Amino acid sequence: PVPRTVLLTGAAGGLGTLMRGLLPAYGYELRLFDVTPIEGEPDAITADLADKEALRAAVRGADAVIHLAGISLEAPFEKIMRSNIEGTYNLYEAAHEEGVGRIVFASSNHAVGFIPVPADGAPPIPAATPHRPDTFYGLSKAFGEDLAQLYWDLHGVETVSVRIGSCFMEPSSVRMLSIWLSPGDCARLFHAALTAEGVGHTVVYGSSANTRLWWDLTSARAIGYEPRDDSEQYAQKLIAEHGELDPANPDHAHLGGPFCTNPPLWPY
Ligand code: NAI
Ligand code: 15L
Repeated sequence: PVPRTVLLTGAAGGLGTLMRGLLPAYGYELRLFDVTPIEGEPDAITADLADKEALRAAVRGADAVIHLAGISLEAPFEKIMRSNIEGTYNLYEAAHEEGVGRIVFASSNHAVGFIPVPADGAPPIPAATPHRPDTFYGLSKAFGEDLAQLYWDLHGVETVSVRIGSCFMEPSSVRMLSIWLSPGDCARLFHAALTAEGVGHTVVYGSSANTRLWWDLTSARAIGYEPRDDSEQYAQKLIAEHGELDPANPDHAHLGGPFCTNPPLWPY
């Protein structure tokens, strides 16, 4: 059955805002959840993932969850622990207790960020590859994927873990040419993840059909995702500005890019 009421955690954030714009066209009724209030959305639930009662009430009666809430950059371990590790556990426990059967988990390329960028002509990185986090942030996403596997094996809660590349209106670096996920393709991928049958726990990469793609979209296509966009239209301008990636440069050598060397920090 196609889920109708979908809890969107992290609804105030960058990706949450993009998805609030795009997902209703697929017929979803979004229930919004974020610790940051959302202007113009009086029904949004303003609460922290640490608030178990608020989470229980938020998931009650929902058909599925898209879990975007959390710290989205590197931060001290204690903060990552609270929002991303305990927070994601609280969300899964609430979903299980309330009988919600499907979660789309916003994992990240940084769960596998220390994998070297494939050389020209080498095969793309498969989804079934051991975790290789590049930060505490990436480690929390590796935890989230394992948590999803546990809740499937133990409790029958299904998840599609989406290792998102970079989802912004446009790619803003040469690295992003390889990992960009256009907002439209993100909505297509989330819709596929919400509606595909029998996903159990499936791990997919989240990117558009980029000419310079580094990873394998087979598992994403297997759940019905058909990307329509390609970052190549931005290549000429970005390469003219920044130059091609240099495999000898440590900032460019791994999937996680600068997260492996000098990660951007969560601002608060
Ligand atoms: P963002 O930082 O703009 O949004 C995250 C939202 O989560 C914020 O609105 C924040 O208030 C909320 N949040 C943080 N801690 C919370 C807590 N303890 N309780 C309740 N809400 C909390 O991040 P963005 O870019 O929108 O990303 C959304 C999700 O997708 C994140 O989980 C991020 O790790 C993941 N992701 C995003 C990528 C991207 O390119 N945008 C790439 C890879 C993963
Ligand atoms: C992420 O996981 C971040 O949440 C996002 O802000 C981008 O930095 C992205 O990875 C990236 O790798 O570009």
